[in-house]
Amino acid sequence: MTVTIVGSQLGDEGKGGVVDLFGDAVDVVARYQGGDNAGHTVVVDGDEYKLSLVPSGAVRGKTGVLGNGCVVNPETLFDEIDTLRDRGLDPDVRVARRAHVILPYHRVLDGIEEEAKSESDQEIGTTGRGIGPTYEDKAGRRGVRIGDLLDPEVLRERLEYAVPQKRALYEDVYGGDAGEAFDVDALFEQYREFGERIREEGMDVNAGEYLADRIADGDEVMLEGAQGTSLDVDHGNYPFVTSSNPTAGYAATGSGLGPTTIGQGEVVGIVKAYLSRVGSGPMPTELHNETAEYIRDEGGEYGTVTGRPRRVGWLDIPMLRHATRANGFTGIAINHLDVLAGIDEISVGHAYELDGERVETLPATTERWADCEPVLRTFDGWPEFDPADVAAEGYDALPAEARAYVEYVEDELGVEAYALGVGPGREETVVRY
Ligand code: 2SA
Ligand code: MG
Repeated sequence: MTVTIVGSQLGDEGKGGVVDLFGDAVDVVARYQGGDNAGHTVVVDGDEYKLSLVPSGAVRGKTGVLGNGCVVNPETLFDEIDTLRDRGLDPDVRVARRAHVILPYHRVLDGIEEEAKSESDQEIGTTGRGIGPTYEDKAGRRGVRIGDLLDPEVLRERLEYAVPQKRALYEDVYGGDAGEAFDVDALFEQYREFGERIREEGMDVNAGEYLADRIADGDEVMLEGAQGTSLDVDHGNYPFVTSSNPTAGYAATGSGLGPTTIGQGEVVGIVKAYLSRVGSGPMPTELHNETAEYIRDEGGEYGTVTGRPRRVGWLDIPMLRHATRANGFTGIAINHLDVLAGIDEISVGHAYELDGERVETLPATTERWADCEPVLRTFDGWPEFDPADVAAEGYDALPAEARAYVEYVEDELGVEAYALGVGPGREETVVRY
């Protein structure tokens, strides 16, 4: 069986903690999209692990798989594995031969595109990891895949086709020498070595086949989405999105398991009790006051990958209705309820007003979404509580005001909250079902 974990908002909903908690019951944790733009923080016995590529389950002795839908920067991959080894862990990480490789020029091109867009204030605020340019090359059929790193002849052929185009682009923008990031020979040597290490460590797999075999052997597989539904290139607020599909449908495409297999399991939407956003784009419930400062500080709302302060706002229910439908959530987890504790009155964007009409879900274009005024609903705030006590005693130990908030969200979305995050540690979770 599988369980799929998907961000229901704009990323950073605390997926890592949920994956870590429910990951105990599984044998394999696989990612199906994105690359080293996915910051997850895992806390184990007070030790904090910050990862941006390796699936968080690898911290707990599970097999971590990077599926064919991922884009893989081998440098990050080995840095993270080596760091975990230095800290005494022995991570078992597999990578799909069909996954695409992020090359140094993709990162440079990410910067060039952002710079060009910023001249007309249209920059996305990417993580600068080369994610977009790598997916572009995948769709453009000029990408380099993990499997190519294992075959020097193919690797050279691919680089000889792709690199001169990129180099010309660079020189067109900046003039001068594009350097090693655009040099076929230098790239060939470096990436062939990465390929050798992947082979030596036995990391490369045919992901779909590998996962299906593990399931046939009775193992449980968790599919871990990165980013969130409103950052999905199809279902998010285009163009302020990432270049992949975090939504649950892609858990099939990006892992090589069929949708019927995924559909037999749970699809759990991760909801943060408020909203945060680390890049550009509209955010109808955004706050610009002391409450925002308070939430940012209490919630440590700074990007895991880039350290950027995150924008903060009230929970956006139309966004969650959209996510519930697009992903077919079978349940949700609501995180960071502790962060809102101590605020007198808590609001949520219950619906929008758009051209004098009431709207319950997200308009399909970002420009229309930016025109939406939130219709707020207010809730009594709840007092500070001890996360360890609440987690130990269960749901009823949560302040009544917080329970009312949780039940409102459940009612609006028509799904149960399986788990509630009441503190940063994985033990600080109320598990209900
Ligand atoms: P990209 O780099 O091409 O994927 O950026 C495109 C948009 O997607 C957003 N994005 C993210 N938003 C939230 N969290 C993400 N991961 C890191 C984290 C971010 C960080 O977990 O904190 O450390 O800054 C993530 N990855 C991509 C990005 O902000 C752009 O809006
Ligand atoms: Mg994150």
